[in-house]
Amino acid sequence: KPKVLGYRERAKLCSNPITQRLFEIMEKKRTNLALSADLTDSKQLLQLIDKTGPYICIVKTHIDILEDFSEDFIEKLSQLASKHEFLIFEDRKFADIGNTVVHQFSGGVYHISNWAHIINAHTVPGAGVIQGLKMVKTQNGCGCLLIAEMSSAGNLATGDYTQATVKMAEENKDFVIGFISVSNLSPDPELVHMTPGVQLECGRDDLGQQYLTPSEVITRRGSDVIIVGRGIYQAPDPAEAARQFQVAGYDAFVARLTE
Ligand code: 5FU
Repeated sequence: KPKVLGYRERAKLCSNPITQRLFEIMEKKRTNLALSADLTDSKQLLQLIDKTGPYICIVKTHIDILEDFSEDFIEKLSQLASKHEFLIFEDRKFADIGNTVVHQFSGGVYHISNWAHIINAHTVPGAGVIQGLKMVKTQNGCGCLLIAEMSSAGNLATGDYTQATVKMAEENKDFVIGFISVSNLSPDPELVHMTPGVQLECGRDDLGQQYLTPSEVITRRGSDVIIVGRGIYQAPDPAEAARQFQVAGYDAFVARLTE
């Protein structure tokens, strides 16, 4: 069984500055919690992020669900990222030919390459999607996660598709920093695993989302980061909920370290 490394050791082994920084933040703040910030009003979203900032290592955005997007929102989000020390992950799920994703990543209304530290991509188009994204000049030296598995019922990212995705990650480690997955797919300490579909109780929503607990995801399945949306922002006290997920996620990691 491979030895489980602490976050500081992982940081030292990472040649990519984004994963290095991520593991340093995780060590310093003792958190493997990513907030899935899926509110549609920018003022409410910034308030949520400011309140939960102390407990998280990443804010994951869906920038295209904001009803009132502005440059000012990006400015304030970036200020909060500096204030609380977290990385910004835009969950755009690029999934087109290389030439198209170049424009989707760098241009349009959102100019994602100017502000995101982390992005992600489906591998269904083949390696061209990675080659395209990699060409774009970025502000923060952005790293890319490949969607190797999904949390939703009946998804097709399984078996050979998942394995081919792992291979694409291993072949593109200058830009690919890991996976969206619901299990550990590679022992390489430079590749980070992030898992959505997390709540404090197992269950599902009405539209196919399936939830696992922090201990199932981190201790048993060997993922690195839990991604939590409604479990935090729909809670009566989101800051308190974030604190609970931080503790549950970190305790689950300590349990894996010491088991
Ligand atoms: F790639 C994936 C996936 O497989 N499942 C997901 O749920 C991404 N997600 C995202 O994580 C989804 O788009 C939401 O932004 C978030 C989960 O939110 P929840 O409210 O915790 O269910």
